Amino acid sequence: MIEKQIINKLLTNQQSLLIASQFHPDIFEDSIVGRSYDAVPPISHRILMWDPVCKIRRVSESEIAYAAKIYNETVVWMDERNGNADIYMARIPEACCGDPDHPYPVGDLNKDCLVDLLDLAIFALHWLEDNRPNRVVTTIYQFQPDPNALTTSGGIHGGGCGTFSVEGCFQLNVDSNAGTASFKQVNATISDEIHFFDYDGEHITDSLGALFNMTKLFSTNINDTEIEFVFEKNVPSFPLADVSMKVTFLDDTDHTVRLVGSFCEPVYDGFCYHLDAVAVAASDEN
Ligand SMILES: [Ca+2]
Repeated sequence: MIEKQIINKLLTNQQSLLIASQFHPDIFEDSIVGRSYDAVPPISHRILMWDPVCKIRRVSESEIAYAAKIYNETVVWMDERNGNADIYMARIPEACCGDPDHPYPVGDLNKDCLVDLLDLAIFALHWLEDNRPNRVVTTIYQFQPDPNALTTSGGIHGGGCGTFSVEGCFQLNVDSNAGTASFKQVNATISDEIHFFDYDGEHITDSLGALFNMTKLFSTNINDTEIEFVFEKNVPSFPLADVSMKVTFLDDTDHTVRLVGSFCEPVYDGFCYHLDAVAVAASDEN
């Protein structure tokens, strides 16, 4: 049996029966009957019923019905269609779309028990909507001693400026829902200070993050095994000045990654820098 306060709540949402509630609606178990009327002339009075499964259905045939009562599946009411107040009776139809014997088909998005083009249109209208909560996996990786090489090439003699190693860690954030990735808090040190030219002048650093602009790297190109980053420096005459970095997951658990990156100085006879190193996850934070 529906409790009274719940009935009032339901009626508030059903305009016809909201009006009917002013005309002493009757109730049996989960079904309610009452009279509804149109406020605008010609005023029509009809008997409607409501239940939680079939919602609103019309019971009377004429527009001058009133005084509805319900018992089980039978509704009685008064009707003056013949000039006098006659008593009418109707059995409530048992079947409706959405009842236990007529469930909504899979794919019936507007719940009319028919899967048709209207459902397809609704589906298309909401295609790729994504209400999943963001799931950003943050992992701190520690560089390993082998393989671990920052090599250089180019320069006037083509031999580069040396070979180095890196130690330390970096934080990788991967948002698999958004399909994005970025580096945070790169605390990795190069085995020696490096002089390098960038588009804004000469720099000296022993920071791998500064050398490769790692915290400026942002990827929208990720899949289950690789993440590709590109940081464009917008130097048209030196396209190799762009930093490229690829993270490859070497196992299914993302426990071990390989970083391969490169960029060249945006100057003639400049050096090119190549990183190839493996790192192991130190922790996961979701
Ligand atoms: Ca449908």
